[in-house]
Amino acid sequence: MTIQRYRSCHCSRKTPNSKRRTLWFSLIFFVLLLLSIIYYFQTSIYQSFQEVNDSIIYKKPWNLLYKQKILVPVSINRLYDYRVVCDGQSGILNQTELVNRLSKVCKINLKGSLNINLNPPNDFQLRSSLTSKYIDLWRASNSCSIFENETLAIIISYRDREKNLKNLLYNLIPFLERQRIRNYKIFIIEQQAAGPFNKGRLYNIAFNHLMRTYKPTCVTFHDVDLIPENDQNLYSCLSLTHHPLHMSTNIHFDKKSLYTTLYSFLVGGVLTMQPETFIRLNGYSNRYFNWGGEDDDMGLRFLSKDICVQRPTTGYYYATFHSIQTRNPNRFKLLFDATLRQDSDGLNNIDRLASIKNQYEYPLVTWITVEWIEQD
Ligand code: NGS
Repeated sequence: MTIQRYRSCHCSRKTPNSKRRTLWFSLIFFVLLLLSIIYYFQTSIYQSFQEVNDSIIYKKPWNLLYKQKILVPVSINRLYDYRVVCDGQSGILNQTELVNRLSKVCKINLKGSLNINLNPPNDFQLRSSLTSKYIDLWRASNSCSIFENETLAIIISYRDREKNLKNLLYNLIPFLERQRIRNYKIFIIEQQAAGPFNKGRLYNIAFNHLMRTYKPTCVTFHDVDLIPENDQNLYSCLSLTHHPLHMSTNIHFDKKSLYTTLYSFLVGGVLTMQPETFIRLNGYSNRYFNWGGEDDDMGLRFLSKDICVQRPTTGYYYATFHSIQTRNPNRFKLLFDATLRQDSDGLNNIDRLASIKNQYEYPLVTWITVEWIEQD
């Protein structure tokens, strides 16, 4: 009896303790649950992007991760966290020294912001020999020795964008003339193959072809719809070390709107680099058809090859209007394992996928047409 009483008494003394323990366990459980929910939201939702009404809304990561190594495969909703631009000040290309040298050595006065002209005259016809009169019109009196040893290739990927191309060239050629860059050629690389557009393939086939023929020492990959608006944004590799230069940092879509930088991982638009760098990257991927992703794939190549990009302080561009291109629904899947494919998909397999059909020389540009090679 005594024992029983003692036991029951003992039991009743233990109950508050075990209750307390249960309470602690539940508390810890809820805190852990809360932390996981916060973590999930932070990594998966907050930093992701969504497509809304056919336009992508980027949610800026609030805890931008610095100097991170690339994960393979890439979790797509972390893509825009990666830092592709060089750390600190070395991420900014300061061309002031070169601009000053130009002004001293060649008496070139680059004024900065320009007014662009979006109404080329009717006789400004790209494939006509008559356009040579525009070269005479724009030709400045003296050439500058500073760019003498550089051979620049400006490669513009193209199909069905005649109006954008005219607008670009009507502004770009006098722009290069202002900078006294004469040792250059503009190459229009036109996809003649029907079906979806493939910018990466066009850039790759053009690059390989030019390395065998024109042998540039500096290459600029240029979107057809972007017009430079600041003449101190020098189209040259002379200020570069081995870093590629993402030139189209600030874009605006109509003259009244403010400039925007879409996201810091972006390397699309206008990209300049030395040929050795492009070879090291194995060029662009050949697998992105239609709109989107090929430039982010290039960004991933930079990261995994430990190459960071620089951006000039003068990279201001006007984006000319065109119809919306079909988006590539596979682009996220391709980006997911892009870094696994990069050494076998690019410059080194383009010759099996595309071929140059024709090359025409016009006063303003060299026009190259490209077709795909049928796969069995
Ligand atoms: C991203 C695309 C890029 C594209 C960039 C800016 O979403 O290819 O938008 O486009 N990446 C993916 O879709 C994965 S823009 O607004 O300039 O047309 O370059």
